[in-house]
Order: sequence, then C-alpha cells, then structure tokens
Amino acid sequence: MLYQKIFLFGIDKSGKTTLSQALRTGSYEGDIFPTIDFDVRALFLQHFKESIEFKVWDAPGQVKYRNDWDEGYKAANLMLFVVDTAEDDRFGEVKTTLEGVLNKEDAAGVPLIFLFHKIDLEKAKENYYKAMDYFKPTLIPGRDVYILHTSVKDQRTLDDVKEAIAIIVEKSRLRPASA
Ligand SMILES: Nc1nc2c(ncn2[C@@H]2O[C@H](COP(=O)(O)OP(=O)(O)O)[C@@H](O)[C@H]2O)c(=O)[nH]1
Ligand SMILES: [Mg+2]
Repeated sequence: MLYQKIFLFGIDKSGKTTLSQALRTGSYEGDIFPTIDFDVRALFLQHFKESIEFKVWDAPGQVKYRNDWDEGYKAANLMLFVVDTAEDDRFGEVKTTLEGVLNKEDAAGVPLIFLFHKIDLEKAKENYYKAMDYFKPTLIPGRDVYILHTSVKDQRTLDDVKEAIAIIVEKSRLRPASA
C-alpha cells in the first residue's frame, strides 16, 4: 500500500516524540524516554473523504545519532522540523543541525513544515519574534516551507499541522512515495 513518509527531526528534547504522539492520538503523556532509534509510527489523516496513511519517522535527536538520519529524509514526502522555542541558548545548534539536513542532496526540494514548538511556555512566547528572525533566512531557498507555532497542549495548533500536511499532499499527488 502506498503511504506518505514524514521525516520528523530536531535536536534532543525539542518535543518530537511527544508531538508525534499528540498528532496520532490527540493527547500526550508527560514522560517519554529519549528516542535512540527511528521510531516509525503510522498516522492516519482524514482528508475530505479519504484516509491517507503516513509513516512518521521520528528521528533520535541526540548528537551521537544525528549521523544516522539519512534513512529518515531519503524518499520523504515532507519533513517536519521541531524547535523548542523556549530554549534559546541552543538556537545555534538547532540552526546548524537544520542546515545540515537541508543541504543534503537527498533532502533537496522536499517540503518542510517548521514548528516553533512549546509555544505554551512563557519563555517561548517571549522568544518567538527573535526566533523567527533568526531561523527564517535558513528556510526560504528552494522548497515549499510552512512555518507554524505549536503546543501539544493546544489542539488547534495540532490541527494546523495536519492542515499543512494535507496541503503538501495535495500538491505532491503526482509524486507518490516509493512504498
Ligand atoms: N510545555 C511543553 N512541553 C512539551 C511540549 N512538547 C513536548 N514537551 C516536553 O518536552 C520534553 C521533551 O519531549 P520529547 O518528546 O521527549 O522530545 P524529543 O527528544 O524531541 O523526542 C518532554 O518533557 C515533553 O513533555 C509542548 O508543546 N509544550
Ligand atoms: Mg524523541
């Protein structure tokens, strides 16, 4: 069966696994163990009358695993990048990590949804505009980019992510995933 592949990435503790769970189930649990291998989960989205299956490749975020990400973005239909917007002292590392992937040949042209995550936190709200200025130049060239803010505590923001995914699917219908 054909499915769409989503590469979900970002540095450790940015909230990827929690977000993946929240997108899947509509709720989240507090404590999740660090992901040490790709955690591949099925996600079904209702799009008009059609149910579309995705495989979400949740990447292990710690430095020692970042070299293994190739399998994740290879043949991905879209990429979902998560930054912990509250953690501004790691923005430099976040940007380098993001650029590392965006510059890979296998990731060329793959649409990107960039999430300013944990926006429920006061610190994240304070950082938001500064973060936007800081990351935006990295995002523009050569691909479709959707910039959103998200929190697992706010269902509306999760719906925004699903909507962006649906738009990308709609646009890429002529480019099915290799199953
Ligand atoms: N306040 C807040 N915390 C979050 C949110 N999403 C994830 N977290 C927390 O961030 C921490 C790291 O999450 P995790 O999913 O393990 O990050 P990962 O390493 O990127 O997979 C956990 O304590 C989560 O509960 C969010 O939207 N808001
Ligand atoms: Mg994780």
